Amino acid sequence: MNTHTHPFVGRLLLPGAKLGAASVFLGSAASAGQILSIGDMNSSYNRNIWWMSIAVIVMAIVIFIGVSYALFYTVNKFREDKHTAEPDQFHGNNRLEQLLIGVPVIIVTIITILAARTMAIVNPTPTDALHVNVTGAQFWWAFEYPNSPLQGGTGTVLNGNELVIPAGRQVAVTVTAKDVIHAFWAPNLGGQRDAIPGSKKTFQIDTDRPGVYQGNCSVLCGASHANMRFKVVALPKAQYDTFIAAAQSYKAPAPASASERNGYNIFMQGKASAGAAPCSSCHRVQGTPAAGQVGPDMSFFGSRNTLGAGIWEGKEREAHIQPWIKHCAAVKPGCLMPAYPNLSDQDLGDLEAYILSLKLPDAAAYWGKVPVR
Ligand code: HEC
Ligand SMILES: [Cu+2]
Repeated sequence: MNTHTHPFVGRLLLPGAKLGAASVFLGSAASAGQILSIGDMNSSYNRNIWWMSIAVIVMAIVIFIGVSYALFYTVNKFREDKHTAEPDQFHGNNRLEQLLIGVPVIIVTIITILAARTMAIVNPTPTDALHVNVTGAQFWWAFEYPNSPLQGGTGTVLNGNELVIPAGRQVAVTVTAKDVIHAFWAPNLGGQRDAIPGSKKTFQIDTDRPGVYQGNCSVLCGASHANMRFKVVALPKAQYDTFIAAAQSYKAPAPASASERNGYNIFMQGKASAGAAPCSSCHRVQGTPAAGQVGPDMSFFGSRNTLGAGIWEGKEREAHIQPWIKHCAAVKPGCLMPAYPNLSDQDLGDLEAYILSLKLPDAAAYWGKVPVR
């Protein structure tokens, strides 16, 4: 596995999630400091763009030197000189004009050819690419693996807000949106595509280097646009194969305690006495009756590391699960999940216990196995 460093200037430090006055304590997202870089040379897309940029930059430098030289040369050569007669006066110079038209045409043609060539390299989908359908929605991401059907059931592998891919293989992402226009962008892995309702666009991302990469929605899409993030977890091939096989045969573990059982019941049936609609009408959990797809898939929520489309990670995440269920929009502006103000602390705790129990087998879990880049 070859690893390249970042030679490029196009780096941005990802700030911790910061919102305006509308929100409060989101400042300390664990992703603070993760580097977004379009100069990550581990992606073949970025490499192709980089080499094209080098060619264009070299041409620009040559042009700059040529033009500067011509400027100083003429200023010097034709400057006023008291000792000589007035220089010849003339206007119109066909040869010069032809050059001034011809040379830029040649330069622009070369740049066009380079750009077309690069597009022809990066755009076609390789036959052995992994296909993933990406759907943007206010304010989260659905990732679907259309060629990984569930074992003995209907549907395919889904995940919310965390995209797991194999390193060293092209991934063809087909991007669309549910509601408004979003844009899918994981800079370290390749280019950016608008996610437009009713339209499907396929392009490639890839990386040679296993790791956890940051992605963002990059078109203003509403109040929590800045909180519409995602993670791409690039695993070594063997680990990816383990993950996807386990995801295909996954059945959510049955509730293992009284607390998880109460959580399960509220998740599946709601709680009429608290005016709580069932979570299952919007969230799918593989191997249970929960089949909703209005919100992120929850099948192995316990194996994920983020909450709220990448706002909180790790410990921060766990601290926010109950506030989230109780009143989502209070912790994530514009959040479209209904509030559950009348659930007791006990019920919230039980729901948390249940959804955290939804885990892949350890061998197939993908967090903590590759470094955060
Ligand atoms: C009407 C549909 C709907 C119902 C009912 C619903 N949710 Fe949600 N849920 C959503 C949507 C939409 C999101 C994504 C919101 C966002 O990130 O902006 C979401 C997100 C979540 C998340 C965060 C997932 C992640 O990975 O970031 C959790 C956890 C969650 N819901 C739990 C629950 C629980 C527990 C219940 C039942 C008490 C429930 N939801 C009921 C629609 C719903
Ligand atoms: Cu968006």
